[in-house]
Order: sequence, then C-alpha cells, then structure tokens
Amino acid sequence: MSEAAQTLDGWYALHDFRHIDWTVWKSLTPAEQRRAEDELRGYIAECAQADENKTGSFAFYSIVGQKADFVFVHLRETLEELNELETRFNKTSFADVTIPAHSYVSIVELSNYMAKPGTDPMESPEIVARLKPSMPKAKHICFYPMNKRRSGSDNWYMLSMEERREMMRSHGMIGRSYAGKVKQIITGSVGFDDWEWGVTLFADDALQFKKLVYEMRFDEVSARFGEFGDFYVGNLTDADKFASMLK
Ligand code: 76R
Repeated sequence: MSEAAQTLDGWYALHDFRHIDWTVWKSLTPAEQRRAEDELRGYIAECAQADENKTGSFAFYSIVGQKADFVFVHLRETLEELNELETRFNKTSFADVTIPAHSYVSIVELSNYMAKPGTDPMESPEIVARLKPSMPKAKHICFYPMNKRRSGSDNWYMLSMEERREMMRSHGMIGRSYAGKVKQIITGSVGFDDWEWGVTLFADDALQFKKLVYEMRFDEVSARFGEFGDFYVGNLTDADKFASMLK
C-alpha cells in the first residue's frame, strides 16, 4: 500500500446553493415581500456574527448563470452547526421563495505534502489560521469539486509519497504565483460528499480564476489526475445589494 497523505482538518464547510423562485416572489404582496426580506436580513446578520466571534466564517455571493442564484458558504466547528444553519434558513419565510439548487459538505483540509519534517504543524499560528480561515470579502467566488483520477497507470492513490510530493510541489509553486490575486480554500470531502475535494477560490478580478485554473491544467497533477465537477462563479453580495436586486 502507498503511504497515505496525512491531513490537518479545520472547520467544517457547507456550500448551500439556492435558486430564487421568481414566480412565487412576484406573487407575494408587498407586505409578504417585506417580511421575507426582513427574515433574510436577520439570517444574514446572524450568520455574519460567526466571523466577529471567530467561531466560523460566512460568505454570501450571487451566482451567475442558471445553476443557482446565490450561495451561502458556512464554515463552522461542527457538522451539527451546519445542519442548524441550513434548517434555520429553511424556516425563514424568504426560504419559501427559494428552491435548493446544490449543496456541498466538506472540511477545510491541509495535507502534509509540503510539511517541514520534524516540526509540529499545529505549533504554527499560520497553519492554524489556515485551518480556520476567515473568508475574504473578495468581489468574486469560484467553487468546484474535484477528484484525483484512479484509472490504469493514472492512479493517484497508487503513486509513492515521493512522486505525489514532487507533483504537489509543482502545483504549490503555480498556486503561489497567484498570491495576492487569488485566495483558495481546499476542503476535503472524502466520506462526506460526492467528490474528493471542494475548491473555493476568491478574487477581486474574476479573470484570475480562469488564468489560475487554466495554468494548472498544464501542470502534471491536474493534467493527468484532475477530474472536475460543475463550476459555480459569482459576485459578492450583501443584504442591501440583494434586496435591491429583488426589487
Ligand atoms: O498548502 C499549501 O499551500 C502547500 C501547497 C498546496 C497543497 C498541498 C497547494 C497550494 N494546494 C495543495 C493541495 Mn492547491 N489548488 C487546487 C486547485 O483546478 C485545478 O487544477 C485544481 C484546483 C486550485 C485552483 C488550487 C490552488 N490543492 C491541493 C489539493 C489536495 C491534494 C491532495 O491532498 O492530494 C487539491 C485538490 C488542490 C487543488 N493550491 C495551492 C492553489 C493555490 C492558489 C495554492 C498556493 C497557496 C499559497 O501558497 O498561498
């Protein structure tokens, strides 16, 4: 058996994508619309407290295209809290004008490919901070799930630790060249959801998503082993922006 990569695991993550049911929204009276909007504002304000209290992180983006209309991204200490957050939203009257579009359950993950031998990563404040990240208020988000291929001679999980480490080093070097332009949060989802990882990227210039993902396609680990699911891309929103979009 090849040596398994060791992971450090941080906050649990829920990506909760929803459609707006415009037919239902348009059929509401102004008073019903106001109530739905107020309850949405209350929910968002509550979610955002996690960032203030450092007990989690919350992001709210509108999604471009027909896969969804918006996404809530929640990072929290436990799966129970994520469950509570989605239920709490479902109980708001705003949820009555939404339709679930997609969801993804995972956990913030760092692997040990780049670890310095003989050091305890949990002693590093930088690593601890990356396991419990505060999501930036970047203008754009990009989310997609991915696997590492397991087929014939391209089976990632049959490679030696050294081979995988070498490829991940090259991957990390490309990633680092986007420092300051793209922030990435890798969440592991083996045992939690349909793919092995979720990739969540944040950038002020959406074009940098395309540049980064495209450049990585030529790098061996993505070129030979990367398999990708649906991509979601969106724009930063907040309660006020969202409310004026609904008007
Ligand atoms: O943690 C580190 O910064 C060390 C280097 C590193 C690791 C171990 C790193 C750096 N990544 C790591 C692990 Mn990554 N990453 C992706 C994608 O679209 C594609 O082709 C792939 C999707 C992007 C865009 C990206 C960006 N990375 C991983 C893993 C786990 C692999 C495993 O365990 O087998 C996946 C699935 C994955 C995928 N990566 C970086 C980036 C960026 C921008 C960096 C630089 C981060 C920085 O230095 O700040």
